[in-house]
Amino acid sequence: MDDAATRRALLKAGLAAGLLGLAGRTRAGAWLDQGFDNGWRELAPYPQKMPLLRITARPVHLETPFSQFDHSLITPNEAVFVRYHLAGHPLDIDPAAHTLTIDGKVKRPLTLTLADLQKRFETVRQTVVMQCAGNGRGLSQPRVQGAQLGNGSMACVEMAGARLSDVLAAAGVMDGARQIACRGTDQPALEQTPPFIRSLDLADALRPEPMIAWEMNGRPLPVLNGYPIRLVIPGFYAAYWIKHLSHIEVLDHVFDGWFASQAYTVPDTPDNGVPPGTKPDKTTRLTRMKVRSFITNLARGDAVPDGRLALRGIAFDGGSGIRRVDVSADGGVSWRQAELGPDAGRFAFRPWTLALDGVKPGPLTLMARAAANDGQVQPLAQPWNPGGYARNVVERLEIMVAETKR
Ligand SMILES: Nc1nc2c(c(=O)[nH]1)N[C@H]1C(S)=C(S)[C@@H](COP(=O)(O)O)O[C@H]1N2
Ligand SMILES: [Mo]
Repeated sequence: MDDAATRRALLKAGLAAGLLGLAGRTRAGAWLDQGFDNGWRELAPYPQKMPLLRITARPVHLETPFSQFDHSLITPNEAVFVRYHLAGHPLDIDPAAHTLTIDGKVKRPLTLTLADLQKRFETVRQTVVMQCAGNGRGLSQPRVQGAQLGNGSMACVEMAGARLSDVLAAAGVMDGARQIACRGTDQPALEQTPPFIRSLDLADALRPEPMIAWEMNGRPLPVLNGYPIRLVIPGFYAAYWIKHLSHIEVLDHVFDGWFASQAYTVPDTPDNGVPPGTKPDKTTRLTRMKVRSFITNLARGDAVPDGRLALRGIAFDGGSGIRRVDVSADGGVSWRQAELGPDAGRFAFRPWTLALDGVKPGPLTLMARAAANDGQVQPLAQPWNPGGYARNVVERLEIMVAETKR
């Protein structure tokens, strides 16, 4: 992007934030603490975004300030996090010129524009959680390498688009096909960097929920979130949700490119953990998200009055849906069941509330623990893995209860 275009884009971002009244909540230039050592990050302005926590500048990785998850169940487009692996990502995209090619082991290779997708296939809508597998990595103990993320690399959005299975059916997948390999138009800045190609088993691609989306929360995808089209694999970590989707190759073998076989893998052990500091003998690819929950209306170090303490939060999993959430205010000794709020679907954030009474002055540790319909429960200790992936431990939120004179 040239300077004038950059200025225009920044101006647009500023306007969008102002119009939405978001500017007062997060100010560009302010700093926020992610909750670990060296975890202070600046709120930076980017096109079509409210000021977000800048984790890395190149490739760009922006996180949502955690308080956003308390403002609304649906994360507004301006607030949705941004993650790229390659520095050469597009900023100026002509939707009429962008095409998606489906080839490989298909009977009828296709090249489709956004307009073709919209015209030829039924439009479906789903409310889905999009979460980076590295969400919360910065909280790993001992620390691990990689982008130091707090828990703001997640969002709950309504996506609209075509079913991936419908598009694959139009291309006519041949017998013996095993996987699809998908990529977007972003490019490595260095020749040695492998392209960001991610593969998916055909059986997962042909499920009814994966989609090729062009709309997020009723508007075109923001450029940084994959404009004009992206893959959406509900329930799976967002590493599969290819942005600026341009090529789907149907394969009769298992793809082994670097970003498919090396990145986003975890130890192939029952809890995907290994003793801290060690390397696993065997790894497995992450697919479905593990169950998680968060308290959203309080932040670490907050001071609250004694007496009644109302808690609000969210929970989600990889698509079985949330069965229950329990809360402890005594470091995990006793638990009380929270009340689940409206259900926006098994792939969405599930809100919950709980009021604690008789809360006494002094330090207080709050914990929320979710159980999913498939039987998964959040662990009380985080199994360690070298990539810091798939964190889903019961988080501990330390606050201070102050005595209030009545
Ligand atoms: N083209 C492309 N798509 C991509 C990536 C990428 O680097 N390039 N990163 C993936 C990862 S790891 C994540 S977490 C999500 C982030 O989506 P977002 O930037 O819209 O938040 O995009 C996925 N899709
Ligand atoms: Mo990611």
